[in-house]
Amino acid sequence: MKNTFCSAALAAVLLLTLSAAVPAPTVPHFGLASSSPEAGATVPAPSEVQLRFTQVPQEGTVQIRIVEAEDAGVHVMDAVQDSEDPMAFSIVLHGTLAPATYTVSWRGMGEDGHVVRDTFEFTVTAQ
Ligand SMILES: [Cu+2]
Repeated sequence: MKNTFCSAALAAVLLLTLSAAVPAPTVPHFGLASSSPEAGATVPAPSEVQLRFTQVPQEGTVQIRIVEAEDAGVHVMDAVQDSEDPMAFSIVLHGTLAPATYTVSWRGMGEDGHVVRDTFEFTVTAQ
Protein backbone atom coordinates (compact mmCIF):
# COMPACT_ATOMS: atom_id res chain seq x y z
CA MET A 1 0.00 0.00 0.00
CA LYS A 2 2.73 2.38 1.03
CA ASN A 3 4.78 1.40 -2.03
CA THR A 4 1.90 2.06 -4.35
CA PHE A 5 1.43 5.50 -2.89
CA CYS A 6 5.12 6.24 -3.22
CA SER A 7 5.17 5.17 -6.85
CA ALA A 8 2.20 7.34 -7.65
CA ALA A 9 3.71 10.29 -5.82
CA LEU A 10 7.02 9.75 -7.55
CA ALA A 11 5.31 9.57 -10.91
CA ALA A 12 3.47 12.81 -10.17
CA VAL A 13 6.70 14.53 -9.14
CA LEU A 14 8.45 13.22 -12.24
CA LEU A 15 5.65 14.46 -14.45
CA LEU A 16 5.74 17.90 -12.84
CA THR A 17 9.52 18.02 -13.14
CA LEU A 18 9.38 17.02 -16.79
CA SER A 19 6.73 19.55 -17.71
CA ALA A 20 8.62 22.27 -15.86
CA ALA A 21 11.95 21.35 -17.43
CA VAL A 22 10.59 21.28 -20.97
CA PRO A 23 8.98 24.63 -21.73
CA ALA A 24 8.59 23.82 -25.44
CA PRO A 25 7.87 20.09 -25.69
CA THR A 26 9.16 18.52 -28.85
CA VAL A 27 6.41 18.30 -31.40
CA PRO A 28 6.15 14.73 -32.67
CA HIS A 29 4.78 15.85 -35.98
CA PHE A 30 5.21 18.69 -38.42
CA GLY A 31 5.85 22.11 -36.93
CA LEU A 32 7.56 25.45 -37.29
CA ALA A 33 11.22 25.43 -36.23
CA SER A 34 12.07 29.08 -36.84
CA SER A 35 11.11 32.08 -38.89
CA SER A 36 12.39 35.40 -40.13
CA PRO A 37 11.07 37.73 -38.86
CA GLU A 38 10.93 35.70 -35.65
CA ALA A 39 7.60 35.21 -33.92
CA GLY A 40 6.85 38.26 -31.80
CA ALA A 41 9.71 40.29 -33.30
CA THR A 42 9.55 43.99 -34.08
CA VAL A 43 11.45 44.74 -37.29
CA PRO A 44 11.78 47.20 -40.17
CA ALA A 45 9.57 46.22 -43.14
CA PRO A 46 10.95 42.91 -44.46
CA SER A 47 11.20 42.22 -48.19
CA GLU A 48 10.52 38.56 -47.60
CA VAL A 49 9.31 36.24 -44.87
CA GLN A 50 11.03 32.90 -44.29
CA LEU A 51 9.75 29.89 -42.40
CA ARG A 52 11.72 26.80 -41.53
CA PHE A 53 9.86 23.69 -40.49
CA THR A 54 10.86 20.78 -38.26
CA GLN A 55 10.79 18.32 -41.14
CA VAL A 56 10.42 18.26 -44.89
CA PRO A 57 6.71 18.74 -45.64
CA GLN A 58 4.86 16.54 -48.04
CA GLU A 59 4.96 18.03 -51.50
CA GLY A 60 2.42 20.75 -52.20
CA THR A 61 1.03 20.90 -48.65
CA VAL A 62 2.60 24.15 -47.47
CA GLN A 63 0.55 27.32 -47.56
CA ILE A 64 1.74 30.55 -46.00
CA ARG A 65 -0.26 33.74 -45.81
CA ILE A 66 0.52 37.13 -44.35
CA VAL A 67 -3.00 37.90 -43.32
CA GLU A 68 -3.07 41.70 -43.39
CA ALA A 69 -0.56 42.25 -46.20
CA GLU A 70 -3.02 42.37 -49.12
CA ASP A 71 -5.14 44.87 -47.20
CA ALA A 72 -2.00 46.96 -46.77
CA GLY A 73 -1.56 46.98 -50.56
CA VAL A 74 1.39 44.60 -50.55
CA HIS A 75 1.40 41.73 -53.02
CA VAL A 76 2.49 38.44 -51.47
CA MET A 77 4.04 35.81 -53.73
CA ASP A 78 3.43 32.09 -53.24
CA ALA A 79 5.69 30.30 -50.80
CA VAL A 80 8.79 28.92 -52.52
CA GLN A 81 10.71 25.96 -51.16
CA ASP A 82 14.45 26.51 -50.77
CA SER A 83 16.29 24.33 -53.29
CA GLU A 84 19.12 23.59 -50.85
CA ASP A 85 17.09 23.35 -47.63
CA PRO A 86 13.74 21.62 -48.31
CA MET A 87 12.51 22.44 -44.80
CA ALA A 88 12.72 26.18 -45.55
CA PHE A 89 10.17 28.27 -47.45
CA SER A 90 10.16 31.94 -48.28
CA ILE A 91 7.61 34.38 -49.60
CA VAL A 92 8.62 37.57 -51.33
CA LEU A 93 6.69 40.76 -50.59
CA HIS A 94 6.23 43.20 -53.45
CA GLY A 95 5.79 46.46 -51.61
CA THR A 96 6.56 47.85 -48.20
CA LEU A 97 4.54 46.75 -45.21
CA ALA A 98 3.24 49.77 -43.31
CA PRO A 99 3.97 49.90 -39.57
CA ALA A 100 1.51 47.46 -37.98
CA THR A 101 1.31 43.98 -36.54
CA TYR A 102 0.97 41.22 -39.13
CA THR A 103 -0.19 37.65 -38.69
CA VAL A 104 1.59 34.90 -40.59
CA SER A 105 -0.75 31.95 -41.06
CA TRP A 106 0.79 28.68 -42.23
CA ARG A 107 -0.20 25.10 -42.78
CA GLY A 108 1.62 22.01 -43.91
CA MET A 109 1.67 18.25 -43.63
CA GLY A 110 4.56 16.10 -42.50
CA GLU A 111 5.36 12.43 -42.87
CA ASP A 112 2.63 11.28 -40.47
CA GLY A 113 -0.10 12.77 -42.66
CA HIS A 114 -1.37 15.23 -40.05
CA VAL A 115 -2.18 18.68 -41.38
CA VAL A 116 -0.77 21.18 -38.92
CA ARG A 117 -1.73 24.83 -38.98
CA ASP A 118 -0.69 27.72 -36.79
CA THR A 119 -0.06 31.43 -36.79
CA PHE A 120 2.52 33.84 -35.45
CA GLU A 121 2.81 37.59 -35.47
CA PHE A 122 5.49 40.14 -36.15
CA THR A 123 5.38 43.89 -35.95
CA VAL A 124 6.76 46.32 -38.51
CA THR A 125 8.16 49.56 -37.14
CA ALA A 126 8.32 52.93 -38.83
CA GLN A 127 11.69 53.23 -40.58
CU1 LIG B 1 1.29 14.55 -36.55
